[in-house]
Amino acid sequence: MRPALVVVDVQVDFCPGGALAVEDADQVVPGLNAAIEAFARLGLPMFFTRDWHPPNHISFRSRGGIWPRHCVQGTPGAKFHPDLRVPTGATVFSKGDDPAKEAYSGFQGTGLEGAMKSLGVEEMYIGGLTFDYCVMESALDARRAGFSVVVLEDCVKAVNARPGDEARALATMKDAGVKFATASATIERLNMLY
Ligand code: VGL
Ligand code: ZN
Repeated sequence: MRPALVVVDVQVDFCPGGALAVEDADQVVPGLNAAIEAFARLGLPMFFTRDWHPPNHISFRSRGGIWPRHCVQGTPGAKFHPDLRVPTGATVFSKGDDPAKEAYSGFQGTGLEGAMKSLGVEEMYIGGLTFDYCVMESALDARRAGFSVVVLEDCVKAVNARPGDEARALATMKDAGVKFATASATIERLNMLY
């Protein structure tokens, strides 16, 4: 099965010190860098998503939403984590840019599905932030679109905005047929196959 890597929203605002900081979020970076290095070395496709909101986005508390202002287009908080090794020329998909619509999934209004299908991708490896929102919704959309999905389980962190979000997300994803593996097991497996 032709694999691709999808790295979700590894942005400054989701990391410690950021506007919507998730505990230990920066700990996903080394494992994702190892996966990025492996996919690049094996010539396998990879895609990056980013949360990319206008200053008046509907999800912000200022507009009655549940989130503090975060990942505002063009601000330092919207940049990728400085240690994330985004390859030059990598394809970046921005989402949540419509002020009136929440868009947790990297597939929502981005063209990611078409980009993956046009490369013959069948299997999506996914990691990043946040496990219980954007990673989950992207994984569920990928299953609906017919992809096999593997979450890099040591390369995700949950925000737990409501108690129990993480456990619910895990159960929902498992019900949808999403699989889980570590980055190192994944890299070993791909090294043998490609
Ligand atoms: C996300 C909360 C708000 C995410 C985005 O990337 O998971 N979470 N916006
Ligand atoms: Zn957001």
